[in-house]
Amino acid sequence: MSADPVTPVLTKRWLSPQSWRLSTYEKLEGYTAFRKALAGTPEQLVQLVKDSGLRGRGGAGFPAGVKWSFMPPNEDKPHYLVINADEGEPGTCKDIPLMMADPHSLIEGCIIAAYAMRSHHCFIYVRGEALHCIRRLNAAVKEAYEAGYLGKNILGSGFDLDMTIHAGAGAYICGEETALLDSLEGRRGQPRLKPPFPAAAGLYAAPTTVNNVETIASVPYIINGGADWFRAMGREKSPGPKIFSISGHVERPGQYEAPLGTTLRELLELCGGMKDGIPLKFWTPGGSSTPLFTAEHLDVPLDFEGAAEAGSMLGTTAVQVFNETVSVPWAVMKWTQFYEHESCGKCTPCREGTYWLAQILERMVEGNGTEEDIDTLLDVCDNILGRSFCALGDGAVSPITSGIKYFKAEFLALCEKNRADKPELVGAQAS
Ligand code: L3W
Ligand code: SF4
Repeated sequence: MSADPVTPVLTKRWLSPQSWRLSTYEKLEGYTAFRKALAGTPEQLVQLVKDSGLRGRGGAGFPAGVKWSFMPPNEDKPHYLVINADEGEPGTCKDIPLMMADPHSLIEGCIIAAYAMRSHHCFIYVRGEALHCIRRLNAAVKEAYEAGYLGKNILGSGFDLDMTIHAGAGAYICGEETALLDSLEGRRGQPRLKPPFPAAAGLYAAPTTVNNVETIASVPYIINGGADWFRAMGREKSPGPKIFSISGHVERPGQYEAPLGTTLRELLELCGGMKDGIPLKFWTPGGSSTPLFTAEHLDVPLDFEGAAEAGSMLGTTAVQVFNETVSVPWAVMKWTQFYEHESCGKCTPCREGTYWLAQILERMVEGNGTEEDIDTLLDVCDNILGRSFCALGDGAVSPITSGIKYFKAEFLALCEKNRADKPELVGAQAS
């Protein structure tokens, strides 16, 4: 790690009084970056973001500048910038706090990104349940229009940008970028076949870039600080600061900003350690769609490469921490019930598979499972992984396969108990 674990960049205004107001934002260096950005060319901005190494903060880590460069240089059709603010991954709580505490950093990032991609309309698609956040964003957008930062001929630059806040309707799948676009168009949100990627045919079949809130909110700092400053934080292939949302059995759950590559051991120091000193049993590095880690993984650098090399994914850096009192099969069942409920039903492996996985796990946890059920679970997972239409299917199997990998004895113990208590069940389930 090349920087101190605490680097308030994205969160530096969060504790200021009325941090969400335009006046506060302006007092604390706000709306300085976009003036510089608008004085340059779109190509220069795309190159700067490429040079910074900024990677998508929504889960996949795709290089932001590269994604921007996919937008066509001509303007035969309107170009759209869409912000994915449909934060729904279990355990993830960073985008909504960011928009609540510092909405203008997102709006300023949107102005810069839209200018870089020759877009004149930006949509922020917000999770429908977050009504408080939608209200706050609408108030901030109004302030920005009144100050001349949005609308026609922004500060005399000749650049026009309109911004629309759009409320989702509570479907997890609408966090998948193409389902989000369907939903924004007024249809039922279901993933589209890719390619074409949104840059070729996105919203209303026009060139579109979909970026996560935290990705775009990072952009003004890159403009002001420069690519080298940004790269000095984090790791070579995963530079920059990141907001980790830490929940579960820790003394002080919440959002903690630290450079990419920070370990759970270091994050635990920041959040006061394990609650009541009860030891760590398992945790997710980036939400429930990322394979579980255990106490053996305390020193894994939490960046895109580090998490992957250790057998998981960085995901949304939603660190959910569980102590020794929690049953792994129970936790895995709860996550699986979530995926079963949220499966959009478009493809068979996920629609049917998540249903069967939930059924099997429920009967195991209720005390009616058999050892064969563990093999059946793994077999169903094998038929979902890589065979589903979108990432939800792959994510749904992550807690199950990793849970069995590290805690098989716990699943077996449940079944062995059943074998002793209810011998008649064993034959019935196996047949
Ligand atoms: C043009 C190409 N564009 C890729 C673009 C693509 C997208 C981005 C990443 O999944 C992960 C998933 C969840 N030409 C391109 C291209 N792109 N190749 O790059 O694409 P991809 O397919 O790698 O990932 P994804 O479909 O965006 C996201 C994981 O995040 N996750 C879930 C998070 C949930 C939320 C939420 O609740 N809002 O963020 C958590 O781990 O499993 O692996 O823009 O178009 N050749
Ligand atoms: Fe829908 Fe699941 Fe298939 Fe994704 S994997 S398209 S959520 S059914």
